[in-house]
Amino acid sequence: MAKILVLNGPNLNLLGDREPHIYGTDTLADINGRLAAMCEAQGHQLDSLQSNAEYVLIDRLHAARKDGTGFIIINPGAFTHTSIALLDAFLAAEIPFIEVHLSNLHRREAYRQHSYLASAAVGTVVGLGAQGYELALQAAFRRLAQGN
Ligand code: CA2
Repeated sequence: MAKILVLNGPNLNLLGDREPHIYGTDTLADINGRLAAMCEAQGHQLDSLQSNAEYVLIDRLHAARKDGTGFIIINPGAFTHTSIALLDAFLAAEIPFIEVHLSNLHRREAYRQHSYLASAAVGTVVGLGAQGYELALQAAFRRLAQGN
């Protein structure tokens, strides 16, 4: 049994409510519900947190260092493109993570093309909508089973 943490950054609490042409129609509760079911089926434990505040996400990463979290999936929202602080927290946590984006950043504005976190991530999933979280979780299961 592993502890898997799913983090979502600013404005992702609005999923399913606004801009469905970009971000889809699923709510964050829909997504987290599916991820929790997948974890339960594999005998893993899922914890999830969405915050609009950078320090809350950083504090959760600090806690993850000590609570046995084995893998993290994060959609950092716009902090992707701005937050060296979040990168530093991941480097300090030393917990493997996958970065997920609902939209295809490569087809969007220039300021969305750079991620501060991607260089520290195991990998990234972009542009596949809500399914991206599920694909990231499947990759996490495989890595946890292989012990890496
Ligand atoms: O594509 C993604 O998942 C993003 O991380 C979403 C962020 C954006 O800043 C990144 O560049 C790419 C924005 C999240 C905003 O979420 C909303 C959801 C519904 C309605 C309005 C905003």
